[in-house]
Amino acid sequence: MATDNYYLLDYGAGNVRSLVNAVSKLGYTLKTIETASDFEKAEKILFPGVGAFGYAAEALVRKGFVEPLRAYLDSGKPFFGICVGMQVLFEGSDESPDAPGLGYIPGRVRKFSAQDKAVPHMGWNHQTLAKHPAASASNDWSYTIDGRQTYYFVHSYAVPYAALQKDWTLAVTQYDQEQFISAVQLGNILCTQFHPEKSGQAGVNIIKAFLDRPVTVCPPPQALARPTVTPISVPLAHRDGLTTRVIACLDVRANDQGDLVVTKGDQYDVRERNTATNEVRNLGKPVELAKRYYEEGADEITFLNITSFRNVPMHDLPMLEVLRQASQTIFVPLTVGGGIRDVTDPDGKAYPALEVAGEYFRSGADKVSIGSDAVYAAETYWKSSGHLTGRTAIETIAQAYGAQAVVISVDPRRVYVSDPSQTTHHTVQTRFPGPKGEQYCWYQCTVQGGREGRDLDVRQLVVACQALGAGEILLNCMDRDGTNAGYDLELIADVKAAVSIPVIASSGAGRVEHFAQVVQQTGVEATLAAGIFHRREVPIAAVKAHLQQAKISVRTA
Ligand code: 1PR
Repeated sequence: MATDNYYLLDYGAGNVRSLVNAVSKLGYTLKTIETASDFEKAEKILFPGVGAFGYAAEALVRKGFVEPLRAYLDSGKPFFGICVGMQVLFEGSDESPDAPGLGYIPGRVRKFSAQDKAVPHMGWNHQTLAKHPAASASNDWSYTIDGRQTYYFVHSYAVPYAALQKDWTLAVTQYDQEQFISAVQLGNILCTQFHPEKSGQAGVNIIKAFLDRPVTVCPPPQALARPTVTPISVPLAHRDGLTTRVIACLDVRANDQGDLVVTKGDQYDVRERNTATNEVRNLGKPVELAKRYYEEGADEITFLNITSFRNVPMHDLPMLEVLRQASQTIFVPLTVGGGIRDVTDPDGKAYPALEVAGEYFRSGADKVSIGSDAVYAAETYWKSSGHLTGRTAIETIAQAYGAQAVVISVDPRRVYVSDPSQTTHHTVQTRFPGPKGEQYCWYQCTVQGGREGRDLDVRQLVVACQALGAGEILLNCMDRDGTNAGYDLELIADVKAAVSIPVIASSGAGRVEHFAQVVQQTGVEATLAAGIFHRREVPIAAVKAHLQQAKISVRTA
């Protein structure tokens, strides 16, 4: 059912391709709002938002869209705001105190406390549907939002539940001790704090319900009452419903024949050891394998471009096409890493890291992961005693696309010492002594895919990257990579204790028990594996079933 009157409101931050792809998969077409007059033509508007509140609010002002959007909302025509696209309808946000919101809904967006939990709130969480006066079997305003499903969130700011009137609250979510509004319904206005376009089939169903609903005009109440400050008593089904994510990781490079393949190393060596040719291991095609993992229930997919394709012009990077294709059928978050830094094309044209990242976001990535460049930025950070220049890739990308879009991929390896006094670096006492019986080790950061060790330990790296504005740590371990021996719990616990942003445990998973062990012993927010999934040794469903048995909450697709 194609229509020309459904519009996308895009202010150029982050990945809108996934939403457009979901809409087109459902048989609808979306036009993009280019001028203020498009608001008058629109019969439905979808407004996805990522990044900083201020960036979105300022973009609306700059484009002259504030009054047309207000008039559109007043007209009572259908509107779907997602994440920051929901937040800008409120009066303002602590994230950008100087940037006013539309003030269309009374209330303010507040920052989560990072005192007792990781911030950003990132991953799949439950909702409790607040009882809504308009809801009835024949007039279902829930848009299929279902308390039994989980949906994907990624944000550091939210509207506290107590601040909003019950009449507007469609769903409430719990994150540790905090309850916040996860969906709003007000006449024909639907807003979700979570990303339906990243929430698998359950999320696609919400988009479908919005698109399928007949175009009606339903003016919102003339005067919206001030928010109440009294907490409203909706019993929450899920008090701490954020699930532990299971991520499938695909290391991608060109093989010796020039084909793009998913490969997998043993301690970062991706060449076959027992063949005369020593060829690059080929475990499948990136898009096909990623689709398989989506269908098997992976909560996120990470593509690491492990050779960065250094001699390819930026706009021709093979991973861009991988993302474009993958995002057509995969509706969970996609991360891409490898080569996120300032680059110069073979013809001498230079691109800042922000532009490289932007190209990936526009192609369907939700997050970029930075490896080597993060190590250099951390070294500079410590040399300048913690001075922020605002010019590093981490800072510029986080500023434009939000902290949640910047993952730091860490490639550490153990350096053993007999005594902590033998190094200036932060050491841990290890249950797995070194070759000479050393009882301590420090974790050395490496660059260039592990080929070069630096005088920086992993704690220094992650603390600096968090200060620079990164939103998540992808913690590999060269010693465990591809070994199936289990995660390096000592490394992971040490990093987890040093930062308040989410940590993804990576490298070494060999059995389902390893996943539960790393969550229970270190408290990581996500687990990642590669080899055991590629070789079909352990299905993702078996990992989740085991986590559930161990009383660890997971998303069941
Ligand atoms: O430095 O910003 O260009 O990024 C390069 C990226 O490529 C980094 O994220 C780095 O980790 C990755 N990389 C580079 N060389 C390799 C290699 O293997 N030779 N892969 C590589 C890193 C580790 C994980 C792996 C887990 C889980 N591989 O990707 O998926 O260890 O594996 P397992 O479950 O099989 O144990 P930049």
